[in-house]
Amino acid sequence: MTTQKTLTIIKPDAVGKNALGEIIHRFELAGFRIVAMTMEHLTRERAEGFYQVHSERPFFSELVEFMTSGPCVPMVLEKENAIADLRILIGVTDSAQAAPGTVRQNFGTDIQCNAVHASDSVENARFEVNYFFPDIKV
Ligand code: FUP
Repeated sequence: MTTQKTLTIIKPDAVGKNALGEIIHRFELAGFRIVAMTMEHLTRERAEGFYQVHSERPFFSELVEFMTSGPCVPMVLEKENAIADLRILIGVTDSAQAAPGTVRQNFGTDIQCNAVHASDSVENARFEVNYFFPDIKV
């Protein structure tokens, strides 16, 4: 297996619940190394740009509204098989459906307020890491 980098965002709901440290600890316990991290209160333009792939979806404006509702914490995580392993650790998109013990089940509420984002492919990880950390090579 090869070492991969992936992009995660600890979303405004989780930051607002004071769960930032606990979620970062989960990542570290699962063997992810933190390569980069920042805190940013996204503007509408920044949130729209990140989620441009969803721009035609009916939930897009609500998603942008949520992602701009408070500060979030984008991070680059690295380990072997990081992209797939992080998706397993966080659980499915809808927090209400996520498996027990996953980050989304423990810290999110529903399909919108789901605590964290994680890249879902090598191609998207490249775009997403570059979106927040242009100096980091994926
Ligand atoms: P995921 O890859 O699990 O983050 O999920 P998607 O790429 O399908 O969706 C991106 C984000 O859009 C989700 F994190 C939450 C939001 N979303 C909604 O708000 N409503 C929906 O019906 C689907 C997704």
